Amino acid sequence: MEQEFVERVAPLLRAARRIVVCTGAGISAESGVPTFRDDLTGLWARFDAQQLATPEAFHADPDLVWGWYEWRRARVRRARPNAGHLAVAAIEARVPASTVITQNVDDLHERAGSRTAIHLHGSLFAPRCVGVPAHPAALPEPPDDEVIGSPEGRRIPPPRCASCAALVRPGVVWFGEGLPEAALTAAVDAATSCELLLAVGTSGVVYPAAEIPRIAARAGATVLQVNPEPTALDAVCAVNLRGTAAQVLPALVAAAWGPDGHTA
Ligand code: BV8
Repeated sequence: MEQEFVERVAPLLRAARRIVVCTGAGISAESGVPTFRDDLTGLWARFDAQQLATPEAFHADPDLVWGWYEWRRARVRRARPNAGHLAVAAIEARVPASTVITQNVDDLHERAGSRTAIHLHGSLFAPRCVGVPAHPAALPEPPDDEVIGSPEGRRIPPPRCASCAALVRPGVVWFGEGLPEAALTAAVDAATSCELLLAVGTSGVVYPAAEIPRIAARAGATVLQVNPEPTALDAVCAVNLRGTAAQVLPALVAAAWGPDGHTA
């Protein structure tokens, strides 16, 4: 990780009054939550996440898709926010007009203390029924770990809605589904008015979320990227910090505001 780049961009962070932090699956990788790029592990090795995260997959086999989300929820429940999530919360605490926009459906930003996370793609922990209108649904008791990790754990029948008896589905945005209007509008507004946008742990290929850093750049913001690999966003970034979220973000916060991120 290039420390001199961190020292170079730290004054930008310190001076910015309106900051947006855009995160993708990479910020949760060091918490042990696999990214979409990672091959699905174990039971799910022979599935493609982009095939499973669709209305068609749920319609065709609701038990398989519900089982996949139970497996993912269990992994997130076992995970802990990492130093990258904590650094994002420190930026929010330090810069009142800061906004966190995440593509992630885990709750690690919230568990790290973030208060403003806009979830463009929903949440693993907010199921709803497929009824029209959709009713929010309570999460059922999590299945035993040995069930989730076992072949029979692969298919788990989704619960039924207590209000209308329709199938309950994961409260996420699937491929081919529109994003929640309020979330997308808030994200575009924040990107359009910020001075600095940090793109962290995203490959920048899933739209319209991938448009957010590009909107900020077009509006004149400085876009910084934290990612160990090159991505589709490299072209719009003023600086690409080649490192992981849990390494770079705490270093950036310390360089900007001192070792605990709260001293001047
Ligand atoms: C829609 C929830 C229309 C579900 C997800 C142009 C415009 C609009 C749409 C499209 C378009 N072109 C194509 C589309 C369709 C599609 C799309 O973008 N497809 C892609 C594949 C080309 N988009 C859609 O379908 C969207 N809907 O447009 O609908 C519409 C409009 C109105 C009305 C009706 C319909 C919906 C997209 C949302 C899909 N849902 N998630 C679930 O989670 O199960 S997407 C899911 O995949 C994630 O949420 C995330 O967004 C994406 C994965 O991307 P990343 O987060 O970036 O993660 P990834 O694994 O790709 O990369 C990880 C990165 O981290 C890597 O760069 C890696 O190097 C880095 N990394 C690894 N370790 C670390 C690290 N970085 C830092 N630290 C580390 N330690």
